[in-house]
Amino acid sequence: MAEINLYQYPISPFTEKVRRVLTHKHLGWNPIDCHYEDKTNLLAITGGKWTRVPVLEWKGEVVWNSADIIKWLDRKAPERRVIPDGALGLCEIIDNFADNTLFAPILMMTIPDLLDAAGDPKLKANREKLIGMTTQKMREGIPAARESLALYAAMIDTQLAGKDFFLGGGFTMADASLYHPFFFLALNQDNFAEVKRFSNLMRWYERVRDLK
Ligand SMILES: N[C@@H](CCC(=O)N[C@@H](CS)C(=O)NCC(=O)O)C(=O)O
Repeated sequence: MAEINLYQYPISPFTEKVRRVLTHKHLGWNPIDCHYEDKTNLLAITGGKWTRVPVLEWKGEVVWNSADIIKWLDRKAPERRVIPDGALGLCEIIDNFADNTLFAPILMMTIPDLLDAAGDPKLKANREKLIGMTTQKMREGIPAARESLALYAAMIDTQLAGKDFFLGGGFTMADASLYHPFFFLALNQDNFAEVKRFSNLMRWYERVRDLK
């Protein structure tokens, strides 16, 4: 059994950011699936301080918030580092862009179909409250979301030309951060088809997805 406990949802993009880093570092983990409404285990492990996933527990220490987990892991397990010397600020800026700017249109495009397919009215009401928007309103925002996604995907594709990974060397936190929204987008293959024309992005997506 691995020593690391990772509180998660299997489809959580923010958890996927951390899972990519754990995979790169060859660190195994025990996935602990959480409930969207019952936060008892998250509150217990974080001393009442946090109700979101991911939360990571290792050797008696508990860390949450995906970017903070990755920075902590890079100190705790420095082999196969993901934050190159002198690039912490850059990684943090890219992470912020990925979580707040790139992820926003992908959330709009993905959530309505996902919730409708789940067919669980309680889950739907819970997620609409969390996001602060009805699925109907989200659907209205999809044309604009598609345009934003195309713009961001083109920027990322440009930067990836001739490179295996975003910062030009090996896999870094920047790749984990930028990958997680595309992981979520890929839950719906019709939506994912919208970025297939970006060939550098596609090659990079598969490289990060298939990390060993
Ligand atoms: N800034 C946090 C965001 C984490 C987050 O929002 N996680 C989502 C799931 S992907 C969540 O737990 N939302 C609250 C909920 O599901 O009740 C991070 O990077 O870890």
